[in-house]
Amino acid sequence: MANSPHLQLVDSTLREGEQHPGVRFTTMDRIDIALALDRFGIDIIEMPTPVASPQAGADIQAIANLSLTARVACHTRCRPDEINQAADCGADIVHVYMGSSPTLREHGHGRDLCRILKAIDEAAIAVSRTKLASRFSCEDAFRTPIGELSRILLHAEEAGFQRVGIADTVGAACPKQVTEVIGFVRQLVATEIEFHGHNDGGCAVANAHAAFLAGASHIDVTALGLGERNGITALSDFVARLWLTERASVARYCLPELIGIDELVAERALVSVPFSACISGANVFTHKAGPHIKAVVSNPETYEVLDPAAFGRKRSLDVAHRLTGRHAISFRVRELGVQLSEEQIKRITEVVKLESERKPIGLEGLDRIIYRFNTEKGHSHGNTF
Ligand code: HCA
Ligand code: CU
Repeated sequence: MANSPHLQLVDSTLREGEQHPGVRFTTMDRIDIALALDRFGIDIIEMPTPVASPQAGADIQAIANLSLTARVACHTRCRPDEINQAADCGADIVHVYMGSSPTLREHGHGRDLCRILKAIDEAAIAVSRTKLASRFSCEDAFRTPIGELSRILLHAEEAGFQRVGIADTVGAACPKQVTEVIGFVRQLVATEIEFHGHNDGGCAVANAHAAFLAGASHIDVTALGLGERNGITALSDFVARLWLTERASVARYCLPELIGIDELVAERALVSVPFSACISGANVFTHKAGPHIKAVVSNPETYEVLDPAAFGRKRSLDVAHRLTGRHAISFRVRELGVQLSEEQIKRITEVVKLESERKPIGLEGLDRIIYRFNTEKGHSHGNTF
């Protein structure tokens, strides 16, 4: 943390997020999502290029007119005409990008290194004629030889871009590689550094974390990790990661807003919140196995590293199933305000395990069993099951 920069979260739900198949945000969706992100305290909201579709320009203007605390960026190709349109839409920042890897040079935009540098010069001149703040990012940076990547990024800095971006477009990088590349670029340029990481190899959050620790101040995220293919670094997962080890970097954000953002985006994108989402997953603060419940009831820190209260969530215990234990049952008995002996609780546990071996009994089923034992309490031989 000592060497980590001041974190700036760049949310690209409205740009990268809509690149996820099946996602199409209406103007109202875009506004609602931007407002929710702003309540959280996001630093930059990234919008698509104004030429993405006929509605894009008007929607960028609509977001810019909301006068949010967050700054509004437009993602554009490395072309003066798109940069000018971004300025006309009222964006604060332009996020210019261009493929740098040999494969994208050959099969993507088709320009060699010299022409990439020329395009950067032309884009920088266009930016300088506007009031836009600017960033230049190398698409597919991690499959670009480091010498060529350095040359392009240095050139972008010298041309006047205020921030340089390094994108793991295909999600192939690992944290070690990210640490090395970002660390190298950190020594090379004086500008701020941004990292954008896809999740194809399952490392999007770990890579974003490594990038931050290695000196990238700006980290790209989307709600739920929505994006091309299986997406990029998920906002709430990344915040959970930082809360664990670099808590000061996320202290200024309104963390309880994260669940609302994830639920809103899931609803509008017609997807569900993944069960594995660190903060918003349905069961992330629910404990189930008997030994876990026993320990959590005694001290939640035994099996919880994230404090549910910090994110506006509540802990819950799943007690009515065949993996349950005496402590879990006795917890439920106390919750119901029922007085039973140790022996009765032991027997209830056996009954619950047996019955739920056949079929799920649910909390109602468990409560019925507990009440049955409770009513037989007065009887001399209360073991008539
Ligand atoms: C894409 C572009 C991008 C851009 C990232 C950036 C990527 O391929 O759709 O602007 O830094 O992943 O390279 O999302
Ligand atoms: Cu991307």
